[in-house]
Amino acid sequence: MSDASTGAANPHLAQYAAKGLKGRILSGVQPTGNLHLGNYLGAIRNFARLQGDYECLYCVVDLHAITQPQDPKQLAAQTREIAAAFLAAGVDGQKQIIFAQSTVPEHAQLAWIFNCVARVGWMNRMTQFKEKAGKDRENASLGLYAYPALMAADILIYKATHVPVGEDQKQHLELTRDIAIKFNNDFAAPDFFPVTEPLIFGAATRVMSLRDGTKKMSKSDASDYSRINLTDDADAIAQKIRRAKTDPLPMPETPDDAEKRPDADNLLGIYAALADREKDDIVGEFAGRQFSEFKAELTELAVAKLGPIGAEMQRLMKDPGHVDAVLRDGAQRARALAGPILDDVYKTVGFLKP
Ligand code: AQP
Repeated sequence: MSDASTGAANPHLAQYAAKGLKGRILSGVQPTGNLHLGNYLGAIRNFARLQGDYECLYCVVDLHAITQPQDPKQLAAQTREIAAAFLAAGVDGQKQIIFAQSTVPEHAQLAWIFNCVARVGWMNRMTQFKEKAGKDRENASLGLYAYPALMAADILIYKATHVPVGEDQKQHLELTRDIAIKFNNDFAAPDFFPVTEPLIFGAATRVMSLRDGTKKMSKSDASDYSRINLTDDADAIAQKIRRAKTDPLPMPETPDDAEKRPDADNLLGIYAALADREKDDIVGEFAGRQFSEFKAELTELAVAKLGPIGAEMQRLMKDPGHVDAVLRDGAQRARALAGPILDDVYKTVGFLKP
């Protein structure tokens, strides 16, 4: 998908603009620690870029986080850290809505209804569950299995029209669309829920591990050298890029050559995304040069782009009162949107008014 933040001519908004509506965005990030460059380039940076065109709700998805064990003492700090990252990346907490998922109970209420709409067969196809549950499937939490139904509720409780995410969430977004369509059909309520569109764009929709270019960069990787954390300082960024895995050849000569070399391809994609340029251009610029020269330039670029965000996150994390106030205000505004939609859902399903 090409760039989705192109102002009035935004093709993703044409059908809504024709009805006099503004598109509405919902997206979330789990407070599971080690927020990294993949989360930033795949999602959070786009959150800020989309706020001119859409009404945006950005959510710290703490209910999703506890689908795997979390230390209760750290969860609150990690929740504030994600909110700080949204703000540091440029999301306007007054114009847009930033909140913690658990503080808007309508998400969980709609999720139960979606548990009854979604089919077990659909859930069985979800690759994220298979990856996260691993071999010990019997021991995975029921919440991890039902995760995509809660994600559908996160989105549809606001009737969000668009969801900016990284490539890895595409399958869950497709499930959200299936749930919306099935609900609308089952309850003879055509168009009740919109069929939400994913917004997956930029040169790094799937950032890979710095230690293995075939594996996604991830918060839960045991090696801190596999990822650049948003709070890493310049020295840590430099060290991680210097140690990033490459192959013994010089830099790829062509985009086709790059594609066959996952470690090099990943670093080129990161460079392109940070520089806001096309990957093919970057391949051309560094073709045949030594990795050491490329890595030095990538370090300079990464420090210039990520340094100010990390510093602002650190500053905000020292001011939890401010972050909490943003989250509280966001939760109030989110509930004002979610409440009437949940009332309509309850009526549609046949629940009595309380
Ligand atoms: N490597 C990635 N490249 C691009 N986008 C990514 N995202 C995650 N990893 C990458 C996007 O970041 C957003 C928030 O992700 P999440 O917090 O919901 O968790 P996740 O997808 O499970 O991310 P992690 O960091 O990889 O955690 P673990 O280690 O738990 O699996 C989403 O939009 C996601 O697409």
